Amino acid sequence: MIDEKLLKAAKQAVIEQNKEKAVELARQLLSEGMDGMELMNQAFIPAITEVGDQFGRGLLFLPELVQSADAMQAVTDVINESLPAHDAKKDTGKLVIATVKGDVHDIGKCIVVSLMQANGFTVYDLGRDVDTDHIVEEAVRLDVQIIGTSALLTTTMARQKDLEDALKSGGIRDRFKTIVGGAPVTARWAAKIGADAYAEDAQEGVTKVKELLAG
Ligand code: B1M
Repeated sequence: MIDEKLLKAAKQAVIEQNKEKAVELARQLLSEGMDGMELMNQAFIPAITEVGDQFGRGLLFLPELVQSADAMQAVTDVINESLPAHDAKKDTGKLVIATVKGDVHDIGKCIVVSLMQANGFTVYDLGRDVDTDHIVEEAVRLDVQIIGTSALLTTTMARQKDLEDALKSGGIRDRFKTIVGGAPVTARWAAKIGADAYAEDAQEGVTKVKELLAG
């Protein structure tokens, strides 16, 4: 039985930029048996979304957003550590994942990477603010089947299209499957730029990657 009061307090800690409290409550909820992804989806993602909404409406400012993001990053690390480690025996596919050039948002991308690894995929995390050319070079060098990109800004979504264009102009589009994600990204956008899949969240990302590998 999950302690709803604790869950609410955990959400509030991120909103109130209280990193220590957020980490403490995350550890407590995990030790009480709460599933890491549930904790993420029920407390921390709603918390940072609320902070983002307030920031968007001018009700709080960049320093506060940065502090909440710092707390969010810290609890994400705690939750990621709680997920099962990569199981080489289950190895089913290789991916590179990156947040696109010009974009430093990587909290969601790191969750996606951890969940993919927990599901047995070999994931090469190229980081954030990554050049399209570097993504392509690494995908070729590491001989992956799938290239995943995350974009959180409406302005940087265009880099996901650049990736499709770079693969086409390099004559290697057929060699890879592509998957896109990030808050402003939609299935419609994925279809428009010619990506092979779109995922709304990390769990759907795992499902889509399995489908891409099977197909
Ligand atoms: Co910024 N930011 N931010 N920010 N930030 C947004 C995105 C914004 C919507 C806030 C707002 O105004 N309401 C807004 C963008 C507006 C727009 O583009 N139209 C914004 C802005 C404006 C900015 C700056 C420009 C602010 C400034 O400097 N004036 C600046 C940009 C810097 C840059 O990138 N060049 C900036 C900076 C930052 C921080 C550094 C402070 C921090 C990021 C810290 C970090 O990531 N290390 C930050 C944060 C935290 C946010 C919000 C509040 C939260 C993002 C987040 O972590 N969400 C965000 C508001 C929002 O999104 N509602 C906002 C939680 C995370 C788990 O969700 O990343 O969506 P998400 O990932 C999900 C899914 O999308 C999906 O699965 C994940 C897990 O479920 N997914 C994938 C993601 N990638 C995937 C890939 C896949 C599959 C699924 O396959 C490959």
